[in-house]
Amino acid sequence: MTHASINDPVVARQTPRADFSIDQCWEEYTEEEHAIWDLLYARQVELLQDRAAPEFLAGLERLSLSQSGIPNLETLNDALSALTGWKIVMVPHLVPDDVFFTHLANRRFPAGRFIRGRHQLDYLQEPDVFHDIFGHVPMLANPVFADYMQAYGQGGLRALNLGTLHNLARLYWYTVEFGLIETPNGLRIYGAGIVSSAGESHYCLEDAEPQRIRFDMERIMRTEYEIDIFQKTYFVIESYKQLFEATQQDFAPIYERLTTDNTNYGTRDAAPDDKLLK
Ligand code: HBI
Ligand code: FE
Repeated sequence: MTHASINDPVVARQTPRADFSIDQCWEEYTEEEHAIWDLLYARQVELLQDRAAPEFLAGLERLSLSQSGIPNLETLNDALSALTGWKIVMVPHLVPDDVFFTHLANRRFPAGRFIRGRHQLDYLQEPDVFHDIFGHVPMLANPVFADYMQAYGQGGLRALNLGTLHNLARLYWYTVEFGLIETPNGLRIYGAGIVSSAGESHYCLEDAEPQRIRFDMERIMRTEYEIDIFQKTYFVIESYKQLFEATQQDFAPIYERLTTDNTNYGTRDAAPDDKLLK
């Protein structure tokens, strides 16, 4: 797979370490790369004021991400680790699942170094530094969500040995990437894949097309997803505590049911017990 990041000369010249980490070399980002970050940031933060979850917006502030330019990991990691013990490690591109889960299980979030070009502001296949740091990192400043992400990493390492990784990847997809949460002011976005996308930040809350289903772990694990379209199904949590507690249960009975009854749902399918919202 040719990685978009290979167009980033600072990535191309480095040999990743055993844990796939590389150096950010923040001083080598160009004016144009910082300008693309500022353009994406200004557009998203404006759009998200009344669409993103309060915890996401609070994370942006507490991590001073409103400052201009691509964040310097040295500064950002000092702030983030002081809040929840998480750190960001720079990686050249998507890393193997076991490497990914090992990082999460140790409170390290792998982030791409490269940033998308002006020609692909709205969508790119591979996570760039804007998707990873603007999209994922603010929620890591929230203690309960930070605990969920670490528990997810630990669960991922177990799933690798059980052959149930694809079920767990769905959980990541429908929460960490495309999750919605109920608030007294209505549904709000906490998923990184949505907050880093202008189009989907509108669509997920306002469009009549997608179905919005109350969080149900087993239902999520049975639900396929498509990576290059707006989602047709969103799952809605009541709280981050609900999400974290869902990881604290014994997964064995769920995995057992997933193998004895291998019912799967497509992204547009309805299931008998779905609790739909608006
Ligand atoms: N690697 N750098 C990086 N970022 C990801 O989000 C990522 C990954 N490797 C694997 C992976 N995600 C997926 O397998 C997870 O969705 C489970
Ligand atoms: Fe992501």
